[in-house]
Amino acid sequence: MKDRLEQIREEVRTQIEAAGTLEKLNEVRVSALGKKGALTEVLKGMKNVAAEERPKIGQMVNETRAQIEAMLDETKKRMEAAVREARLKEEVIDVTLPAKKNQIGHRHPNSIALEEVERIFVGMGYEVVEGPEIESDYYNFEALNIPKGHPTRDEQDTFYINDEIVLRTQTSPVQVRVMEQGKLPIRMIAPGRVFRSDEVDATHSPSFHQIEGMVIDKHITFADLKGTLQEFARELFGEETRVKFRPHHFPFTEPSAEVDVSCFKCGGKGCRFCKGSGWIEILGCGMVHPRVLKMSGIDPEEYSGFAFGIGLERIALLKYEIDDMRLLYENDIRFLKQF
Ligand code: 2U9
Repeated sequence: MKDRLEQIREEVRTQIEAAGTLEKLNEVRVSALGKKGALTEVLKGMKNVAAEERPKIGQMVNETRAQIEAMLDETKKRMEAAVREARLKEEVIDVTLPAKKNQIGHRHPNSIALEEVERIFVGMGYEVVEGPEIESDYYNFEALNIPKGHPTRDEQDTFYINDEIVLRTQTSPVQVRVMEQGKLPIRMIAPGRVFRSDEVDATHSPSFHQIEGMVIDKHITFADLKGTLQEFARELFGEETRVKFRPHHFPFTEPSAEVDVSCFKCGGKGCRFCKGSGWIEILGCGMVHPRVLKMSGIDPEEYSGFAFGIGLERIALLKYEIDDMRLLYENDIRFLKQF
């Protein structure tokens, strides 16, 4: 029996030495120590051994088992160390290689245009104020001299939440809220998203952005409005830019005007960009209507002011020569990458 056990141990030793990989080594472990292994066979044969011999043989089997386990463990440790060593050699980090370039996003043309407009007005001492996108009928219409039944309500194709609540059609409610606070003078711009139930096409979208501005103080005149917007146009489109004020009508301003700038592509001679006219319309403006001042608690005898409204997308399309507004909303990375 002792010889048989020694023979088994030596056979396993040979198998261990021949096993080149951890997987093979595990196979050796199973065949030597497992249920169908050589040692188990020996234990099974114990029933033929005389009772008094059994403890001795049992002990010998256990010793052999322990020897085999020790050989297996030792070899396993050695193999694992070799594998780790090989991996470390392979995975050397070359610190002199150039670093991977970080993928960074691009600012949206709307954001670039907004920041530019904000920079210009903040430079003139204006405050940037935001307000809610869901508004009451009062702030969106009534307080702006657009009573129920006024034709402007139909023109603006309003999204109604219910009879009294709308998605704002302009950012003007923000100015109304600031006027109500009663802190004068006011010099502010109100940028933000507005909503009109328009069909989508190259120049329309049911949701777009405006930047409205307003100044209220003693002795503010139309000359202040003209000077301010002329300066704005020159900063945005270049020193050579000329501005033209055309009479217009808005319910919330009187008098009102639309403002054109000389075409920054052809300098006013007329080109494809300005459709041959030499002029490009960029905004609407006017002197705040005395009734609008009064409704928000400002005495029109003492104070006057001007206001203006700019379509942000229109500025972005013009400045970056984009010919379809829909491109601004698709967020195609190949498009956005260009700005
Ligand atoms: C108050 C008083 C007056 C804001 C103004 C415009 C003229 C204007 C358009 C520009 C392009 C809207 O996005 S657009 O279609 N806006 O022409 N907006 S004056 O006047 C105000 C606002 C608030 C209390």
